[in-house]
Amino acid sequence: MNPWEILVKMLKEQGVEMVFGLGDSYLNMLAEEAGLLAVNVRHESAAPFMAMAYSRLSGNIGICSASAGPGTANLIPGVLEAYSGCAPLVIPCHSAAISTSGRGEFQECDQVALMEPVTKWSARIPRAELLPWYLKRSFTRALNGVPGPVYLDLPHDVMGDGPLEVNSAEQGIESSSPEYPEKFTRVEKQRIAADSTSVEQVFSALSRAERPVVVFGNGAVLSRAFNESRQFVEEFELPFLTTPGGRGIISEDHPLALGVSGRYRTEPAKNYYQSADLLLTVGSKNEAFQTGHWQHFPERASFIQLDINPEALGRNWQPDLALIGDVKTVLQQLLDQLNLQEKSREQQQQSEIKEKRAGLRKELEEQKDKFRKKIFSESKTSLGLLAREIIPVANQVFGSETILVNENGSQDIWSYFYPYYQVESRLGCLPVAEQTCMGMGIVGAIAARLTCPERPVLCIAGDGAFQMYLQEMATAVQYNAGCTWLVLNNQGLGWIRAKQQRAGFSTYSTDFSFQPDLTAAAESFGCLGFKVTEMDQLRPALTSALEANAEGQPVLIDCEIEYNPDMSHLDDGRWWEG
Ligand SMILES: Cc1ncc(C[n+]2csc(CCOP(=O)(O)OP(=O)(O)O)c2C)c(N)n1
Ligand SMILES: [Mg+2]
Repeated sequence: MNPWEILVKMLKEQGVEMVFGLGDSYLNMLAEEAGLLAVNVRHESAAPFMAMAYSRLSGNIGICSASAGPGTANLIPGVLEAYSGCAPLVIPCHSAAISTSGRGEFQECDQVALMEPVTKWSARIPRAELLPWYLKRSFTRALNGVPGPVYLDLPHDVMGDGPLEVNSAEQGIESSSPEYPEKFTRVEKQRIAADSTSVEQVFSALSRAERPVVVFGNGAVLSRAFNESRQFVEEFELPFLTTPGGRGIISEDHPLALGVSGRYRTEPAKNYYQSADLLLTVGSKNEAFQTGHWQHFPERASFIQLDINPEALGRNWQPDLALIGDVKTVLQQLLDQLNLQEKSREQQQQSEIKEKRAGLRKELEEQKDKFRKKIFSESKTSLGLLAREIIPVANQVFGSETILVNENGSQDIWSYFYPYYQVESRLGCLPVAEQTCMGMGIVGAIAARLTCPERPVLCIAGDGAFQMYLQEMATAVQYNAGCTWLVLNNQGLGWIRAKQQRAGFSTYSTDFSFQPDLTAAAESFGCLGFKVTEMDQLRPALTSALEANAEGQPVLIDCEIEYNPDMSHLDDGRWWEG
């Protein structure tokens, strides 16, 4: 085997099913030969976003790659997003030869340095025989602790010039070596348990609380703690919110669900959360948007933080108690504690907890019902199509199995708000991370559909984000990725326009005074395109989109919404600082 073949073999052994990139290396070609799906994107910057989407939905490591120099540089925004979102990616990229380094080699660039600030580990493979070690190390580091992206630099004179010209003996890769890929076994994520004293303390704090609230973050999803999270809230009777990254951990139609936290919370969540006497955050970095710039701490609550990383403790709010460990494992420890208690109290059940919080479900139900009635009975305005009216219809037509793919803009974030959009299924949301890089959703939707071909995929996006990545419609068509982009078109960069309006300017630098015909563009790329200018065109367009998606055809729905961004959902946050 030559180094490229070793690379592909080890990816396969690791359980990777697809790779994303645009490369002049042999990775894509050999990956395809080895039975992996090699997705060739039209612009490299799409590849890490797609790898992120694949990794979140599959639980595997996401792989993306690019060619040397500018190709690798084009990966940076997505790798930044992956770093921010703790996505376990491995990014092997071709680079200029070591032997001629510094002499003006073609596309020479310090790619390791370029990647350093946006990865967990950025390293160059210095000799071919070390490739298996570096790769295994990358898998281990990407998956363990706080997961994240790892960059691997593959110099031209280490990797060789293709399958025909190099063999392992020449490269010094001896099959007797313990690192030889034939002996490689898949790297598994190690699950760390919390210490038992902390578990007991937290258990007793949870049992004593009268109005506890839990916020599930991305870490809960990364840990695949779906069953444990649901059992945990049910057994302990815990009302809960999620961050955008935690969405899809438990259905939002659960009686104890209150929607999304921080800037995205709506009235029922706010009312309950602010009155809580105990706040537990589970696998969340408690970042600005998720905490209302840290202003949303409930006044009389004690704080418990559960995180895989001890260094994350007290980064924003100082915890009264802490649990360090993997979410799935630690929640199971708390559930086990409950079982122990039950037995020692002779099957007294967890009746004390249930009794103490007997009224909570009813209280939440009343609040949610009231709010739901209020927002959905609001009479239609004369302003035309409104994001907050479009999104519930899309939610309804696409149905509960859908993967909602988020974008970043002023209007698509109506989809973050419960119950304008209600995420009901496991992994029913593909969020952007805290960098909120425009375009991530547009291309993430393609990878989402490739990863979960049986599920409807709906990306709700602005016209600005869509135009940043519209070339990838071709990728979607090429790979039969039947996803739908629902574009809320306000003729420009609405979020920025709203900020400029708020600052009192009368002309804005954010308008698209020329706008392409997006549906015509979609058609020319081989997608189906619908233009929606009135509400009654929406439902038929969405229904047709679902049908076309089922046949593998991607669809664009261009909704002409009002020019002035409606930011009323963010009124209690400092959105203009975002
Ligand atoms: C790559 C990138 N560039 C810039 C921004 C800053 N930004 C946030 S929202 C926004 C405007 C988005 O416009 P559009 O997609 O049309 O959505 P709208 O706000 O109009 O609803 C911009 C420029 C960003 N988040 N990501
Ligand atoms: Mg816009």
